[in-house]
Amino acid sequence: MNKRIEVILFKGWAWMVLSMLLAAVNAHAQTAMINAQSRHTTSLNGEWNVILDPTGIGEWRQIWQERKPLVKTDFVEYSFEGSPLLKVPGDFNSQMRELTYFEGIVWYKKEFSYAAGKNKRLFVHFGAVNYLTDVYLNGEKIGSHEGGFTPFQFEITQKIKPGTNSLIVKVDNKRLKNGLPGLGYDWLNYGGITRDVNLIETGNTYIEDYSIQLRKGSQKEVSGWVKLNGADKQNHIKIRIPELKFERSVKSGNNGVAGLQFSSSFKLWSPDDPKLYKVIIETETDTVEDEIGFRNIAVKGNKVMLNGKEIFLKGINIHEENPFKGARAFSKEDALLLLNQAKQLGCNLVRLAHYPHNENMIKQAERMGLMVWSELPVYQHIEFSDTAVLSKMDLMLKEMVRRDRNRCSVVIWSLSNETYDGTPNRTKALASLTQVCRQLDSTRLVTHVTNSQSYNNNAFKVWDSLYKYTDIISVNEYIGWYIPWQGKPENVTWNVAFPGKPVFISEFGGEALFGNVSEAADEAASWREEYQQQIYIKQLRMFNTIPNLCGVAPWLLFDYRSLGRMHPVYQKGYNRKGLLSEKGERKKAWFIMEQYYKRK
Ligand code: GCB
Repeated sequence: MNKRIEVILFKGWAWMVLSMLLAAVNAHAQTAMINAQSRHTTSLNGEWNVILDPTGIGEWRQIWQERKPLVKTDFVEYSFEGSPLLKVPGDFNSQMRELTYFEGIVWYKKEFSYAAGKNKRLFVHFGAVNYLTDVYLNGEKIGSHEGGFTPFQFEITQKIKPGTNSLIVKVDNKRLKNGLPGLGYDWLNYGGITRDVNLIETGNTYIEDYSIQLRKGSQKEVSGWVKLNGADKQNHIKIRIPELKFERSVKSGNNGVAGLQFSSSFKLWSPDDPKLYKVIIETETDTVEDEIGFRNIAVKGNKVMLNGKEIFLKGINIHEENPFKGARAFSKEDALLLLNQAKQLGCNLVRLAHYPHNENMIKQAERMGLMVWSELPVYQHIEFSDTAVLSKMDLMLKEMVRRDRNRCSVVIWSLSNETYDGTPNRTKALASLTQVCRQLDSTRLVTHVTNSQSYNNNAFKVWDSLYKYTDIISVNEYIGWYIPWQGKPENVTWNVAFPGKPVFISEFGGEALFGNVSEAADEAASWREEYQQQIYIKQLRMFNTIPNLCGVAPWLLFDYRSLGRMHPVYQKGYNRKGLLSEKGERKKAWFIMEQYYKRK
């Protein structure tokens, strides 16, 4: 080998090892303060310069140093100056043709200047970045984050300088065997800085987190707390709900936490009346405002109860994609586009699959009276025997629950989807995750979506060792699509290996290309609307045979992009199980489902 190349390779290798070691001791991001939108923010959204790094060599070149040629004979083989621009928030795949199918590294850069007030603290807050993130400020690494769908922050009070500051973010969305999700998934997992980036200025001691929700089992009593962060932990905190003429002062202890118990005659939040109250939390140095609803969700025997009354969950599955743009959804407009369709279908619940969606989605759903099912990206083939995976699950759970703890629309935490009963350490890991979830939040229902099943002689059997840990038994079944019918749908016998709990059909359906219609409806491979419609007609007949059925959710609202869906005529990179095409056209099955929800 040529000597020069050898030296370059050695240097590259040595640098990789060194940077891996450095990464190991690098700070992890802080779990973000909640309710970022109501803070004193300065947006860093907009156009960011980017360097595409498909081979990963940017690490070796130390892009964050932003080196410039020093002498006439010098040169540097990268530069943000003159580089392409990408919009933040937004995925990178949909913004540049050459990134359409890209799974790898993109370096982002934004310059800003900021004069922080006296006795103030400054944070850089990311709504979400998919998937691995390293953040550098003025050439210094300030930390990393793993996970594509939850917020995180870094404190930069001591790190910003007068004048121009340079923020560089390395984003890597390569699939990882021990990532969440792992190597395989059925959606386009858009990479990039997909949600808002803000500078947040707070007082020296600020309101980091709070929980203001009804106590489990109660329709009147709030059992909550407020948590401060900063030097002045023992402090007076005032909580006000003007509409109820409620005002209470509490004092935090030396851990910064103050308990909060009170009761009131709330008008309860429900899909028919999504009542929200303005809640103001104040200390001497900080104020946060929120819109909070009060409701009670519970399982009683084999029924799901909202505010003490049985409710049938009329659900729909939704991916976080703006179908018209073929891009990751993030804005209020995106949320309205998706949720308006769910409302028109007659839903009262949206299953936001298969990862925590952006806050606009949750807040908009809450205003529109849609209950939310929020899910972790613990999807299918997960390496449960890898201890790193277990800590990632734990952290993502904590970040998900913390962000949405005060959103009354969120009624279900779903901790996994279609993981396999026989996978080493799977049930133990998920059982313990369930326990942690209940410790973090005792008020909501917890489920795992399962698909351990058999179908013989029209007898459908489902089982899973996770059933005993969940409040609801959630079953994905694709009879009529992946599994052919074996008799009359109304004669299917259902055997649920753990009787007595509510059963929710979390996915069912089949594919059809909008506009591909004809009388014949008996060939799956025709991708005809009538075939999909037949699946729905039969599924609805079968639903009557399911013991303790508490709700259903078709898979899914819109056709969506998925790289594994390769049929050149009918799919073209789209999973076609939508009730709506990616252009919003209603397929025949839509009307079957709409009628069913009207009757329910
Ligand atoms: C499933 C998965 C969902 C898939 C769907 C399908 O069971 O949970 O993510 O996309 O099936 O279309 O096959």
